Amino acid sequence: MGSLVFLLLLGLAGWWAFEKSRRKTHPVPPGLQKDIDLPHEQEFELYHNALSLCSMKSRVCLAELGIPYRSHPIHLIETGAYENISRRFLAVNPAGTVPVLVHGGHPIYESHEQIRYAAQHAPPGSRALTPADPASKAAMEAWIDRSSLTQDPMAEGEKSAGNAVPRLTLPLFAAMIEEIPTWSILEGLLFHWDRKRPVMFLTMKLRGLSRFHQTGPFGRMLDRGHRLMNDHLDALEARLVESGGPWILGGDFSLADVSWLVILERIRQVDNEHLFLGAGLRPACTAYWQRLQARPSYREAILEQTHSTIVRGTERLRSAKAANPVLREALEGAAR
Ligand SMILES: N[C@@H](CCC(=O)N[C@@H](CS)C(=O)NCC(=O)O)C(=O)O
Repeated sequence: MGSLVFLLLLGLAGWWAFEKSRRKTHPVPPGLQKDIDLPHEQEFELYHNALSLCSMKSRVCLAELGIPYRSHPIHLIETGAYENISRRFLAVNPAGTVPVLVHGGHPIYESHEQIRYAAQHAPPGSRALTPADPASKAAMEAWIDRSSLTQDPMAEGEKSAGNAVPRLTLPLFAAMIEEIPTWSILEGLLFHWDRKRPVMFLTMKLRGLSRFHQTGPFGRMLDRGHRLMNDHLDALEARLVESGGPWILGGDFSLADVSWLVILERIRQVDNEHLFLGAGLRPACTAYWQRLQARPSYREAILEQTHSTIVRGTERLRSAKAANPVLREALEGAAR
């Protein structure tokens, strides 16, 4: 009996080591990879996830430019499974992250590179999302950077609002993960390159939405996310007043607005709009957010491409806070 168990364990360890070697990830260079050829059916194809901030940004950009594309939705654990570390997806992006834009079979890595690339390669007649004059272009680049999610968001929160987003999203993650089976998260423990992520989701799953913030660093991370976002939105408010609106550069809608649309959308998804906007708070940002939501690209790339797990997660988060004022204070206190 003992030797049978030993053989079984040996077999499992062998399978794990073999499978792990086939799912090795490594960093990829940003931008167009001309030397990689991927199977494709359409000129543009996009591998993306409904919740991912960077995926939303690339989708909004393609919608604004009117670029048709073949859509490849890829699950991250929060929407259902670790599809981003499947062998099939790692062949598309060995870094295991979404989004990936593919043009003529060549991948473009990093969402801020994807939107710049798409703006340069849009069909004739598309809206110009990049200004011609160098000063406006430099301002646009600075505002794209100030919204981007960088490689190390936890260490670079002051740098950009995108880096504050993972902290801000913690309560939504906790709400969404309630729907995801534990065995799906275990796949991440076995194969994800960053074990901290599946450990975080497993902890949230075990503690539940009402108690996750009392565990380890989660409460502090969330508070810091709120403080960082307050600072970034104050800067956006000042910029919109300075530019005179309606957009970040003034009269012309640009890639900077594409990049900030998704930050404001994440604030909505995590039920934080009332903390940062409205009721006299940041009037320029509030009006800007209303204008962004009125754009067809918002409906097409965000609302019509959402995932039911996100919608239910936001709803669950809202009702949990409404039913429990102590939880509301714990999840929102630092933002006030
Ligand atoms: N800087 C990259 C960030 C890409 C990234 O980190 N994507 C996240 C989703 S927003 C991801 O795929 N994470 C994989 C995971 O959570 O397992 C970009 O802008 O494209």
